[in-house]
Amino acid sequence: MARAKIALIGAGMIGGTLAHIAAREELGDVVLFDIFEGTAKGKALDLSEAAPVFGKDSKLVGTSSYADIAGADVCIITAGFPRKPGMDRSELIGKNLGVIKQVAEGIKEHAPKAFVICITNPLDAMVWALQKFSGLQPRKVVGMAGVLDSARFRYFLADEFQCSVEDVHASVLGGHGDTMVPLTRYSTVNGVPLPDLIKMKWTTQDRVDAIVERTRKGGGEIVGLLGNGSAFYAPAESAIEMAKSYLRDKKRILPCAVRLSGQIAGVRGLYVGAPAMIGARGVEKVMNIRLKADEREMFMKSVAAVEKIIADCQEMEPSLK
Ligand code: A3D
Repeated sequence: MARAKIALIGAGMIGGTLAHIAAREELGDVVLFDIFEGTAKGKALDLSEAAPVFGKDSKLVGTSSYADIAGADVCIITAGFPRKPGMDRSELIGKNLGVIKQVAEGIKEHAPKAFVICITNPLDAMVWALQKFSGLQPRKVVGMAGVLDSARFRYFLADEFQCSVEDVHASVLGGHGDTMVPLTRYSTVNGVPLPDLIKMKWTTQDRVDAIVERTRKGGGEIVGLLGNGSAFYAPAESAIEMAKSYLRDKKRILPCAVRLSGQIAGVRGLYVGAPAMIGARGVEKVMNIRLKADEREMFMKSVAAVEKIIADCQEMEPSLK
């Protein structure tokens, strides 16, 4: 059987890391696309030269021509610009909306059957715009944020309990931003929910509140430390997890930015983070979690933040109205 074709649109920090993981895991052949052709070609050649060392046969090419992504099974989008210290994700719209429009047109023309995973920020609005500009089916266009946000939450919890990250599961809903909604009652260690762990005196409510806050601001913490650019290892690992579930029809239930049609709090037509089943048909199901009053309030605040960014996008690009 032919190897899968994975197109990485944007060959920067996340794009290069995605190419490295995809090649090491032999997930498929990789096309690295960037407006800077040298960056794409240089990273593809460097990784091709590493392949004999790690002993994998994925083919990697670099390009700045959309024709080379023809027939891609998966497209992962990181094209655009990352945050600088002190910047909010929403401040990236001005630069990234135009980039997403070009990318959507390239995918629509050359890889209309691909499963598309957007990472470019501000995430929920960019994936919404990508779907609108491309006209691809909403179940084939998703955003990566929840896997990363819940991984951060899991890491902080594992560190608190001094236990393996493998035994910690965490659930995060809503938009990718400081209003995201980490769901403590659905976050567990070995199946035991956080509120029970507090009763068992494994931790305290105050410490959990601090971890929730650190999770919400997790992206900014890394931006502040790096001083130039944003997180890339964990975002790349997270998007690969989603791509794998699609390519191998694993039907993982992963928190992703998906276009809701009423499954959570009756929200429709917007992309926001929710637990979704990813299989060979793309988004196959969205879990219709019933929220408690306080969770619903936080979720709707997050939805309002996404709506505000979308309104700004529509202002800038009237074709999105
Ligand atoms: P960076 O290393 O700057 O790479 C972006 C690449 O996009 C660069 O190589 C650019 O040359 C390229 N590019 C710019 N314009 C175009 C275009 N029109 N067509 C094709 N390529 C283009 O950034 P990065 O890889 O660190 O981050 C990429 C994006 O992901 C940024 O918007 C980040 O804010 C975002 N990000 C999202 C998350 C989420 O969890 C959602 C996490 C981390 C970063």
